Amino acid sequence: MKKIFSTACPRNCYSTCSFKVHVENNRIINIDPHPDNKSTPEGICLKGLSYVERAHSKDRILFPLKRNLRGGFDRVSWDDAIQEISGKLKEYKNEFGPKSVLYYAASGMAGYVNELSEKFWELYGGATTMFGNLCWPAGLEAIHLTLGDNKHNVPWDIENAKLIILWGKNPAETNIQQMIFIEKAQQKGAKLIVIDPRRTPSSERADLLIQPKPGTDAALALGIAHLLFENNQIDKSFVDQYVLGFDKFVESISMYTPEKVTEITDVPVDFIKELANDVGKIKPMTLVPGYGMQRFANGGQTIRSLLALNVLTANIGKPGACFHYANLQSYVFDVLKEPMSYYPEMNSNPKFRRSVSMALLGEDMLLQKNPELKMIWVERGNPVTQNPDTNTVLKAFRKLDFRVVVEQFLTDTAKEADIILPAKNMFEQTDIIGSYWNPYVQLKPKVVEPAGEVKPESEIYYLLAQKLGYSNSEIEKYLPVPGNENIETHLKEKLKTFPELSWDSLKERPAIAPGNEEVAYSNLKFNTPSGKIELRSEVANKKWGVNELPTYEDPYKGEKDMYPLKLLSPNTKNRIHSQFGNLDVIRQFDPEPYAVVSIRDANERRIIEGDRIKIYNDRGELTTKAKLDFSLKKGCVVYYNGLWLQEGGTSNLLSKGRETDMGHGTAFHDCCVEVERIKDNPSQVFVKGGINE
Ligand SMILES: Nc1nc2c(c(=O)[nH]1)N[C@H]1C(S)=C(S)[C@@H](COP(=O)(O)OP(=O)(O)OC[C@H]3O[C@@H](n4cnc5c(=O)[nH]c(N)nc54)[C@H](O)[C@@H]3O)O[C@H]1N2
Ligand SMILES: Nc1nc2c(c(=O)[nH]1)N[C@H]1C(S)=C(S)[C@@H](COP(=O)(O)OP(=O)(O)OC[C@H]3O[C@@H](n4cnc5c(=O)[nH]c(N)nc54)[C@H](O)[C@@H]3O)O[C@H]1N2
Ligand SMILES: [Mo]
Repeated sequence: MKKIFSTACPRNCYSTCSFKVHVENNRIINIDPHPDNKSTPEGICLKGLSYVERAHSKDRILFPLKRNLRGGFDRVSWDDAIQEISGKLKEYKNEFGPKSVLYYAASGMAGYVNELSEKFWELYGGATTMFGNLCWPAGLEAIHLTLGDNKHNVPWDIENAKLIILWGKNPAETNIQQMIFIEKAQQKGAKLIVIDPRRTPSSERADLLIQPKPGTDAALALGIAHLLFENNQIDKSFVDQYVLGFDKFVESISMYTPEKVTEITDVPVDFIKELANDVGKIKPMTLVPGYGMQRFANGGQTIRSLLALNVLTANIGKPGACFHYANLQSYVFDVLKEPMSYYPEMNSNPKFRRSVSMALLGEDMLLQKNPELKMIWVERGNPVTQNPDTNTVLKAFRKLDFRVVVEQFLTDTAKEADIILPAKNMFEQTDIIGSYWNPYVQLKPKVVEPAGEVKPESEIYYLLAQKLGYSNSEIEKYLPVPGNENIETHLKEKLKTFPELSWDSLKERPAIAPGNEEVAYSNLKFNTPSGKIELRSEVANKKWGVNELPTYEDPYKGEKDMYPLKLLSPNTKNRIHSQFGNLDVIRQFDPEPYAVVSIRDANERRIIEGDRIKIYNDRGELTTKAKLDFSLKKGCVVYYNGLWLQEGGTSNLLSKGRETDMGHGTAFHDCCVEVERIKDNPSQVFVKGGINE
């Protein structure tokens, strides 16, 4: 019998689409749009549609697996797997203490229930955990310092903007639903500007594409701020009433003349002036900064510099006027609500006092002493592919005694495991999820029985705890009793705090989060130490050691002379990080990895379309196919995020483990490389020209 459920996509993606899933004979058979989500009314992307394949993929891991002596894996029973893992857990705890075990979880599956995993480790007596984040915390912290919160106007409000700047964001691939509202604004006459070293599908829709050198955006923003001041385009009455530090800020940016900014960013003076003129004159403006740009060593200061443009022109707290970075208002009971949870100093639980930086995973793992790390447990993440400096991560993994990975597929990380436990998918356990872009709280119900012998993490942990000798009543202080009904009871209990959110209604459709502000900051109250918008932030200096004012720092300092090209590793439309690329439906469109090289850099290196090339630096190398591009900025090379070692290499073979200037983010993107042709191609035709000439 066919049944239709309302659900939502739990991938780490802005859109967090609602959709309707059709189920028949315990299989996902169809996926339809869900019109009740105003942010995602037209339906889900190709990746979402591919759940029909992914849920039942022939490559899915369906049973516990144990490494054999030949380097492959054999099926084992749950009893044997639990027996072996609990034996190791006992041994390490007795001999070295619980902190000899590293608990690593990342962003593979969103939802509150996943956070229960940490409870097991609390029961175990603690563990070494992770702090920081691979994704967005430099920007979160920058905005928190300036405005006191992380929220933005509802997605459909972009329709009200007259000027939209996509600054280092490519929503046509990474937030496709946002393009609906951008297009509506354009139909009403809005101007669209894209600032990106690449010509992207988003920039195909733009009136103006500006291509700065990577990592120099703060200088561009400060240059525009300088021109706004020179041209008398600052909203003085707004600034006087609501802003702290204006005079000092203006003083500090006097050196950012258009000529100086051109020298730093390689953006022509005329473009800088046009940009400043638009920002000064066209209102309301919505500035949409991406996350890629803040994964530089100067990422936090860059976001503060961009945000200053909204502040100076009073584009805050009004329809169509917004700094559209992240909206955490729908995380009603996620830890995400409080970005501070990324900070080790905020973790008050002594059991987790020892933690390792996400950005420095490999290096930090190797450094741990008293006790040294003996074991890692990985779930919802693929650190071998996704964390920086893959070779060091691999070294650290291989130095351990014992590795457990909970996974759906045989990823690069799973391949390193001693035991792989089969992971649930989004249709196999009920959960509640928020979104960092749309304002909805959503129920993601269990709609099928788990495939094969799959068990959700919460059940795996329950079994482990029993085997470790804890009594059921002890365990149940931390974990729900196995069974999806118990998860639902637990969630219903949590929801009681929010009378606006009814379970029955959530089963049908998403609900706007209680208290959500359609127009963020419309009351012009700011939760900062001064109660004002802090252009100048003492906390920024005290907490992170950066300048109190937004500044530009060269993120490549010390590295740029050795390798001449800058590696960009942006996201691509048919993957979410390292997920989806292994599915047949996706492979039809993306059959093989390649790197994009600008025509002039290719000519200088005698590389032609289709050549095998090597991309390398001191940290590693990978080989791939070259695709030449007229529109890519000279000096940049692109190798997409999320490709696997098994497919030829991840960009993180080349990236460096380094934290961002604030927020304990990961500065993957200050990454310099060289590219070289590795195979002669008989039909050499060199293409001259390109727009960078
Ligand atoms: N399809 C798809 N969608 C996704 C994801 C995915 O993997 N796939 N991941 C989700 C997640 S977790 C995230 S964090 C977001 C990220 O999505 P976005 O915020 O869009 O970030 P990126 O793709 O990392 O980078 C966006 C653009 O910034 C440009 N860029 C790189 N360096 C610079 C620079 O120095 N200056 C400027 N101005 N531009 C620069 C890149 O060329 C790229 O086009 O996407 C989410 N959505
Ligand atoms: N070079 C470079 N590296 C990057 C980036 C970049 O731009 N450039 N972007 C960074 C960013 S923004 C992010 S957010 C990270 C993302 O990096 P990760 O958080 O590691 O995310 P994914 O690659 O999506 O891997 C998640 C894994 O979780 C598994 N999974 C899915 N659901 C479940 C589940 O319910 N249980 C378990 N146990 N497993 C599950 C999936 O199969 C997948 O293998 O990557 C970062 N890495
Ligand atoms: Mo991310």
